[in-house]
Amino acid sequence: MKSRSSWAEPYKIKMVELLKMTTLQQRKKAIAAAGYNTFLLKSEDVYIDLLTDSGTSAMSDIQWAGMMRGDEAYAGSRNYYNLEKAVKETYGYAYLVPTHQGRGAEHLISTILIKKGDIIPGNMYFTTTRLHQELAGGQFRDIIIDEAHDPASLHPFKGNVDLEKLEKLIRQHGAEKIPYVCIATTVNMAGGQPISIDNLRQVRELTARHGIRIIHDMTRVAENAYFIQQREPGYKRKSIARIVREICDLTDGATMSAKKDALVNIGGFLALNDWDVFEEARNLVVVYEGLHTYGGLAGRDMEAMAIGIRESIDQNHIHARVGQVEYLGQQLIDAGIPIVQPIGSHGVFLDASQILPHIPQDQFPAQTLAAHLYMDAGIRAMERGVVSAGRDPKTGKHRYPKLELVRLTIPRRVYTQAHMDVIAESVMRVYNRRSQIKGMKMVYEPTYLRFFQARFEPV
Ligand code: PM9
Repeated sequence: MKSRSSWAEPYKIKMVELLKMTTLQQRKKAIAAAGYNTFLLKSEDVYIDLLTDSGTSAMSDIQWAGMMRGDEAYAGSRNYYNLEKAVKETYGYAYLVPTHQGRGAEHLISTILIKKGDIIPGNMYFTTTRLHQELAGGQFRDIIIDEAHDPASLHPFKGNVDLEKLEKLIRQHGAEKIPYVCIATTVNMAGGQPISIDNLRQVRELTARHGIRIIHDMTRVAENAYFIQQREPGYKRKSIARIVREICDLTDGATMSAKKDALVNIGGFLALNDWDVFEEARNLVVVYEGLHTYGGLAGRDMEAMAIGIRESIDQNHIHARVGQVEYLGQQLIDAGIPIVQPIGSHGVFLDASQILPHIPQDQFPAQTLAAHLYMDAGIRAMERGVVSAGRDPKTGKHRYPKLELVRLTIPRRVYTQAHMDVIAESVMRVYNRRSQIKGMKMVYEPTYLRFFQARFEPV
């Protein structure tokens, strides 16, 4: 295990948010009232909130100071120009369209580039990304390497694209049916797994030959860059900033949920190199988000984002961020608990199908495990399995993903090492009584992104 000093936090705590401690009785009542869906719990009833790393990070004093410099003009806010500069200098993309969060950018790019019947290959699906592709008339195709679907595979770059899968799709459908390839850095649904520069370069060469764009889901690009620095030959001495830039330079545009890497509570953007696509996005953003110089955000939000982008590529920050996740993951590995390996960048993913093998997938093992984790110690996790995968729009049947996972997502700069210890202890307790845990049935299912609002009952 890595020694504590190797990832100690490069900050100190100036303000704290007090948490409510609950009893087992209270938690049982709360999770039943929430339909056994951790998304429906009241945050007040949660002790350690590992639902997501999205918008849950602690901003720095410099970001908070930036909030006070918000220019709340309707048009042409100075914070927009600061953000544009930060995006250009850090990521290299030429044109910026701010959006309220990542899915706002996904909506714009899907509407602009996808025609009915198009195919969008990607290195594993993401829930909102795929839904926007489908709503625009396209179909997602998974081109990630097979190892990504195997929680036990120790492949260092499980976010890599299987180039043969991509070539086959191009042969089958023709390049004109593929408006872009969607490349995520790091791959959320695979367990926070990175793509290598070498693989991305090969994807670039192949797509360039066929005139196909690469749209980069850069939500966690700095975390991906950290893994490249640690694992890819030739990158040890390169800075995170340089690797991030190298990744972005291999792509044509990007959607960003700034609520993750960029350390803000709200915000996102679409970034593009192609003037024509930018022109359309700038036209469309005013319909759905707001004027092109604020895209649904306050000036202060854009300022915090501009500062957060620069903080996100700091070596000490990223080392501590990923180091904390690895610290938790290693404790669970040492206790013999099946998790996705290698440990990902933004969370530890419990392998619910291994932990609860007696619960069939249509009784939602990951959803069940997340509910039991909450009951044990007030730790809120997120299901990333059959519920998140949703239904096939053609057949209406559940999609059964190979990965049936519970994500313990670590917010940035929020929890301490002692919290990580409490989480590990709770997971171990639940694991030790796993044979007594029974599955669930879904009693309410919303049409879109059902994992957010579905309700369950124990069988
Ligand atoms: N990710 C997460 O918890 C937020 C809610 S779950 C739908 O992991 C990627 C890779 C994401 C992501 C959100 C989005 C959408 C796009 N790509 O939530 O709309 O992880 O800002 O971003 C969540 P927004």
